[in-house]
Amino acid sequence: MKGRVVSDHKGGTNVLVEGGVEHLAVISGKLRRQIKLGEAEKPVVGDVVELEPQKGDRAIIHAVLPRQTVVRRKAAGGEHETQVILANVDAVFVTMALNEDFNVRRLERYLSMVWDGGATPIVLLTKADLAPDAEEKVVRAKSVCPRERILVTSHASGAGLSALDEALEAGKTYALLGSSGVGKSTLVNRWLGQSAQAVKTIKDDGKGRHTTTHRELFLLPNGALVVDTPGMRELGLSDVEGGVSEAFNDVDNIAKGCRFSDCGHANEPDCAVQAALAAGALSDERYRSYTKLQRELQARAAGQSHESRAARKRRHRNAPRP
Ligand SMILES: Nc1nc2c(ncn2[C@@H]2O[C@H](COP(=O)(O)OP(=O)(O)OP(=O)(O)O)[C@@H](O)[C@H]2O)c(=O)[nH]1
Ligand SMILES: [Mg+2]
Repeated sequence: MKGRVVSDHKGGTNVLVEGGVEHLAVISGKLRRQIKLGEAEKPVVGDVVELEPQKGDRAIIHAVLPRQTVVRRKAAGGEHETQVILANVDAVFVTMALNEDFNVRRLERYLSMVWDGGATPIVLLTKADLAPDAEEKVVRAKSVCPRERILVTSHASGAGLSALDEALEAGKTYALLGSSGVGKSTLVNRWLGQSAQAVKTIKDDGKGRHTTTHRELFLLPNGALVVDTPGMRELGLSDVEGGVSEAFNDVDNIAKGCRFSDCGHANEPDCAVQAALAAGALSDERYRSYTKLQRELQARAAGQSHESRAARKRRHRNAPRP
């Protein structure tokens, strides 16, 4: 039987199967060993798993099916390691409040991160009622979103909420990502309507500091699925190489005009990026964050090859002797 992972916690993994029945599942011994050896993935929220029902609502997970998309972030403690936090999400609402939370550089990072895993980012700017300069911020957000859709909402006034609701398609899976307190769970509660008690762990204390503590997938009355996530404290640059060029599609397109395909966009002759900067077709700010992310990626790649050398050494050391 196949099921979808809806939450993962100390007590086990909750898996939803056809007909809306939820099982409390544990990972089989064999799969556990494969995960340890790096031969299989550990199930995360959104994963489709092969499930064997047991007595009552119990079940055993035997396999994690291939993922269509992932959301990856920097692993806690590991400078260059990444961790898959969500699987099979079609679109991610990159949620940012228009108050002091608003930061276009962070927005760019989120977009790179989402594109990298294969999901489509949708920019969701919340708390418009709290920002007298909301319009100006939306213009700044647009300047870093050459291809992403932007939605602006206020839960307090109701503005933009129906457009947001219409963005949710039945059968598709969405996730809300963003800092703590931007209003992610407030939206999930709104979408759940009468079933709001399903998110009763959420305290509406007005401060919104890390209220949600685990990732959880909810089936909405309109047939869409949405994952509520805890606010992210920091946004590490994970494996976003592909994502950076997607998120910086505008700069990438300009760079196609450079004479050299490996142009560093600094002092090279006939650099289209430098020409665009000089002509004002590309902003200095945007150029700087593009090169900063590229530099970080290069540093990370260098760190990884270093790491794999260390891993190789370990393997040699542990290899059985003839
Ligand atoms: N003024 C205003 N307040 C809002 C809006 N949306 C949410 N809030 C409030 O912001 C606070 C935090 O909302 P939450 O939904 O808990 O935020 P969250 O993103 O889930 O936070 P974490 O679970 O900590 O990641 C709550 O008090 C909400 O009532 C809005 O559009 N305008
Ligand atoms: Mg929350």
